[in-house]
Amino acid sequence: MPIPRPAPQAARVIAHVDMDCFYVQVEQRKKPELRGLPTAVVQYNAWKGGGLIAVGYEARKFGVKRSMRGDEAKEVCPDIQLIQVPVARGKADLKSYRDAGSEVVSILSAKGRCERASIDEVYLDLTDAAESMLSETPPEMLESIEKEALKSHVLGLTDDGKENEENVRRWLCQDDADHEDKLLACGAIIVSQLRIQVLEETQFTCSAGIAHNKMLAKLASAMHKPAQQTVVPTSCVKDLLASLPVKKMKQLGGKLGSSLQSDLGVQTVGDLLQFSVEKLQERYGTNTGSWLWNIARGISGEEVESRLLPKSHGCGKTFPGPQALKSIASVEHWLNQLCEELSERIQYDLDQNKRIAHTLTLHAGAFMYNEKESQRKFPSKSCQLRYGIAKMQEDAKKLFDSGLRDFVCPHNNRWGITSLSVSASKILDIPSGTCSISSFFQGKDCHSLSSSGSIGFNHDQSLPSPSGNKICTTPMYDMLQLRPSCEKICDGHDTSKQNKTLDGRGTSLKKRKGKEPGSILRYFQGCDFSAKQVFDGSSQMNSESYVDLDATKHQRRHLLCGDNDNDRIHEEQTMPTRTAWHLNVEDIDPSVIDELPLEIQREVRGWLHPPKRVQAAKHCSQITQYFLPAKKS
Ligand code: DCP
Ligand code: CA
Ligand code: CA
Repeated sequence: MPIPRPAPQAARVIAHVDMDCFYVQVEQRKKPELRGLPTAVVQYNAWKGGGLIAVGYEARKFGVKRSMRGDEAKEVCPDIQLIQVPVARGKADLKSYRDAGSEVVSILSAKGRCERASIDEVYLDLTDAAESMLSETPPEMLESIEKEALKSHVLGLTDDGKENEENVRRWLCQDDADHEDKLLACGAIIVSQLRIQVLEETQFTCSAGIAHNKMLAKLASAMHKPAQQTVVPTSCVKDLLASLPVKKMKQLGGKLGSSLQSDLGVQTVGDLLQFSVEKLQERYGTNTGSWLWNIARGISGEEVESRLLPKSHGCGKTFPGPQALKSIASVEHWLNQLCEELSERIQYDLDQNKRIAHTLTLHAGAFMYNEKESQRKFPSKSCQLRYGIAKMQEDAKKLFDSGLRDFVCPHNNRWGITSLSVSASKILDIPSGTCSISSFFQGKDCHSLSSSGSIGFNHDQSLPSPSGNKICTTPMYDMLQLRPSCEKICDGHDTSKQNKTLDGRGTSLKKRKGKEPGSILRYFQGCDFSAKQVFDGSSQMNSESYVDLDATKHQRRHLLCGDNDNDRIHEEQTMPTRTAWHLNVEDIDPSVIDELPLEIQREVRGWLHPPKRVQAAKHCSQITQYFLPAKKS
């Protein structure tokens, strides 16, 4: 549910930066001979030439779209260069794209608070930088203003081509403007400098929106692409929203937007202005009603979070059409592959960033044979995450078994799996002030940690730290003030206590005081995740803000064919407790959604309803000409 937040007292300068055709640019940097050519990145899946996941702007001119298969793209653009996404473990390997995104983040984060919002986009709070610029060297005092800044699209200014740069210069430098507009002008100059720096250091172009809040900045960044920036002065917000279809607005892409259209007859965000806050609250509840009232006026107090790293990690694979998995063995095979990758990534995160993931979630897309239009979906399942490939694989299988138990019906247990994904969320920092992981672990129960500080997997090994000392474990959760240590989590006898430990919101922490702390390795390794402990989810989140995955709408594919004699569920599986499992939507990082299989992306996007592009790109700007020399004539 959207949460209304009051607008801040003082004006802020917020930028949203989104990379242009990101995966294509990454591939073009690897192979510069592709620059200037119509190019698209395709999933390695060879069915009808693979699915397009990123389309370069040259190819878009021919009508190539992301929804197409490679073969269709070739029909509309015979010269298109189709680049296969890198593959590892039989699935797409997005590491090079993630790393490229991190390069950009490290540049953008230098100027202000930076929130990595997806694999290729960030929000920046540039208020302080803009205020400093305004007080020290306001635009009218600058000797020259970057061409890139002059090429900004300032909403409300007539975009009359030839005169435009001069109009923008006047707007940026207007002495008699109000403080808010002056700050935006500084923001526009700062963002243009950052975009040039990104281009020079990474060879990537990006587009940006500059406004007084995140919502407007996000809308604006998509208005002029590629390699352009758009500024939203307050005076233009009303007109912008008056023509903005509700479905284009963040969080209105799904049911809420449909209800506004059908129940209130609202077509654009501006149409909401006619309703009082009481009326909106009466219809949609206090929070959503207030939020709607606010967004109709362009008000959003949502802060830019300081977060350079993703909130979660996810990896998945789809099995479309005849590739659907029909046996437990094939599911296990792919879960093993996915868990290997996920385990590698969370281990890397721990080594590099000193962050620990706490929740493992399994999603699957599934269908039942002989059930054409069933609305039933495979329930997503979560458990506490244990480090180590084998343990993660074991837990993922248990989660799958549990989901399958809920999914199949007694009279029909012939199923097919069309997508699988595993994700690690609730990733928390090891407390600051701990100079190294090894010192963090010092002095407690000794268990194995690698010298890099990573958590080892062999319970019997105690490896020396770089200093030669044995590295030890510590009551991580006590120190993190998160939850009681593992004795409670693992004992599995006292359900009420266990419920509290699984709450994940620290409600039962005080009860740990004075107790001998458990070791982190016992938490990660020693916990015996019996079916009950892993699957008894009765304690899990019960507040309104948690979404029941089981209840969310899901589109299932029914494209399967082939022999299904082996499609029997192993009856010897332990029957898990049938409780509803919940996952906090806030824990899902938009930055990993793009990495999930399309089916799952659709489902997750259904809850989050990210805004879509407001306006298609029209023309290139100076910054895109950067690569023209390499373009083939
Ligand atoms: N992506 C994906 N599957 C999707 C959507 C996106 O794999 N359904 C990947 C490929 C994109 C990258 O994420 O390159 C960023 O997605 P964007 O939606 O930002 O699209 P692009 O950056 O490709 O294009 P644009 O210039 O329109 O932002
Ligand atoms: Ca993008
Ligand atoms: Ca994006």
